[in-house]
Amino acid sequence: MKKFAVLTFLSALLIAVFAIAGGKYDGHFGDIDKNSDKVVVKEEFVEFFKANGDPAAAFAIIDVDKSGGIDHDEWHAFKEAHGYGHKDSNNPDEKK
Ligand SMILES: [Ca+2]
Repeated sequence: MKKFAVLTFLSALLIAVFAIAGGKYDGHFGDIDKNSDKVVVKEEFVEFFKANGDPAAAFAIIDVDKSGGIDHDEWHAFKEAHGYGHKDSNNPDEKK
């Protein structure tokens, strides 16, 4: 699938997360992905960011392809869009 095209197209939308969902969404993918199946589902995301305003709304925005889960690419595209940078040293595939 044309994931990068999709992510580029929607990067501006990601900025809306702050306005809609309140709070800061930053973290290690591996920490959020509690069962380590490489997909962060809504339950995992909401639990991890439960202190934030509306993590379910943030999840819906970050899940760019609406698959019901956030994969590693989506998470880092989101973080880059917000200038959070990259903290996961266990991911040699990460583009820089
Ligand atoms: Ca998971």
